[in-house]
Amino acid sequence: MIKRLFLLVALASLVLTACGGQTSSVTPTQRTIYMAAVEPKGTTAAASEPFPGAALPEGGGYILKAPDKDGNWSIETYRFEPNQVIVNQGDVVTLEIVGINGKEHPFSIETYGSSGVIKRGQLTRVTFTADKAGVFKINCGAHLPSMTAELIVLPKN
Ligand SMILES: [Cu+2]
Repeated sequence: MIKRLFLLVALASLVLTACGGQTSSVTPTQRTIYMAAVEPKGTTAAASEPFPGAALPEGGGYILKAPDKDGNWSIETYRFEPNQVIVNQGDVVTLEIVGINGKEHPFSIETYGSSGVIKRGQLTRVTFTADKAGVFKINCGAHLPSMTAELIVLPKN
């Protein structure tokens, strides 16, 4: 009888372990993510690197400038840095975004509805509770498609 009970407990323990019986709940916390609106830029001389003729996607996110009077051409793009924000469901999240390049960036967070305008030299903060799990776009309306970040909310269970 005792031997049979021991086997049953051992079997139950094995099944729980195999099925991931431990719960992986993470305590929701308050988090601040520090971001920046930036504009990497590259310039070169057409004499050493021919100007690329192919057009880039429209939307303001890419700016390809033809050679100037000195024969220099440039390419630039607007970005969120970082462009992926990973939080746990239930976290109270503050995005604190500094404007480095570009006069302003009107942005919104898909599904969450939070929005704001990032201005050069200023901090813009949006705070929300990450109550919906999934992947959500953070878009700048002035610089698509490149100025897009992802809010990744990991599910509670
Ligand atoms: Cu922008």
